[in-house]
Amino acid sequence: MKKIVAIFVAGMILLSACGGGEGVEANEPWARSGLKDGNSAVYMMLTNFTDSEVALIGASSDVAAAVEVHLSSMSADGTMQMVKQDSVAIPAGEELELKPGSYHIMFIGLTRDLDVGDEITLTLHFDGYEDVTMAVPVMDAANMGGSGMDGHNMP
Ligand SMILES: [Cu+2]
Repeated sequence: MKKIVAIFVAGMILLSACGGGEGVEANEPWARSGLKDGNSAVYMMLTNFTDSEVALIGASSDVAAAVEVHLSSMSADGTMQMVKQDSVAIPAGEELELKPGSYHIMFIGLTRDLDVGDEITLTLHFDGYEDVTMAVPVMDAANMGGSGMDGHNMP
């Protein structure tokens, strides 16, 4: 499995070397549906096609009072916890996967309902690269393999 992933990444880098794809790409973003005043999260695959390290240092959106970069992990007593990340480095040519149970963009205090089928705007802030703004579709987490421990309240 590891080998297949490595080949895929190498292929992507080759493509970018042939023109286009330079920069930092965000692929397949999706936001967890949620209710006003609640919390939600955004997931995606980030790929750093530049030839230097880029660090994700924050995000912003008008759909939440606060937007933070979080890392979920299992604590020693078996409960999931989330820790705010001030900076997540993406080495040159590598990927960072934001997914349930791992790194995610956290929406704290939604200013509106996020209904399945909605599209929201999210801007990522990087150290070493310009902002990346994208449209993010709202999905039902149960259909994205994202239910369970991440839950609606504590993504
Ligand atoms: Cu979180």
